[in-house]
Amino acid sequence: MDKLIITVALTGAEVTKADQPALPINPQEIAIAAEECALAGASVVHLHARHADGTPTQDLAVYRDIMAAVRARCDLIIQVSTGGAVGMTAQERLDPVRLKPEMATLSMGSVNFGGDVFLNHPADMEAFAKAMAAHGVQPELEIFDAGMIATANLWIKKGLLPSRPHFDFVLGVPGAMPATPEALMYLKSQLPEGATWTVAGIGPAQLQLGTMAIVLGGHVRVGFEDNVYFRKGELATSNAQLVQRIADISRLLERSVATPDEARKLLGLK
Ligand code: KMH
Ligand code: ZN
Repeated sequence: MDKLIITVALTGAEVTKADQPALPINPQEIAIAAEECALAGASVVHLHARHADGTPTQDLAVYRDIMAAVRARCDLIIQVSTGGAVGMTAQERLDPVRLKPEMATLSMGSVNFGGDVFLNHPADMEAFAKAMAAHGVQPELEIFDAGMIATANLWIKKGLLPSRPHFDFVLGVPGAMPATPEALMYLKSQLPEGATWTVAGIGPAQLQLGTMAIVLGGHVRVGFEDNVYFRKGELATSNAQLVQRIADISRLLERSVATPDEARKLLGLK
């Protein structure tokens, strides 16, 4: 089995310091957290940006500062979010791709998102895919619901997406696909030849589905974006604590953890 790629989603767009006091918000906090996660076994960092007051932003200058601060401290693969936050325009969501990070997320369809709608019009997503290709940025295909993997498979056939795609199954968003073993097995069964995949379980499913992915040959995303707890009723002390636990489980299960350069090879990054 390939070595395990651990992605850490440090901040997200929705979690607040009130939810998780250790949430990294500004570029320095994000970079320090990224370095701690690299030492704990992460190889990819999924980035969201915030204004100083904690509200989400896709501002190029903020992303530039975050990326420079992260690169100064560690060699993690940088993956920017083009999901941003519900309600942002497609144009502002796409902006950080201009900074040519190694990877960026690409949501493969619209979905209810708690009390909101996370809107991903096919025309916008096609424009995102083309912009990523033009900037040499590898998309990570975000799958929140079953129909989205069908769309991805169609787009791969049409040549709109890489022929060896990397997927992220985000399971457990209220209104989207549930965080169950059956849901994960269904999505895995739909993967095209040569694809790699990660699972991002929301809440307690981060640990449970992450452990499944280790056994099944997938990869794992952890971090405060998806889950702020270490266990029921006990907040995690840091993103790195969540990374360390998955790295420890993987090694206990005799699966080694990838360094950033090993992850680059597995993901086909240059
Ligand atoms: N904040 C969510 C609405 C991504 O980063 O690509 C979307 C999201 C997905 O977080
Ligand atoms: Zn995100």
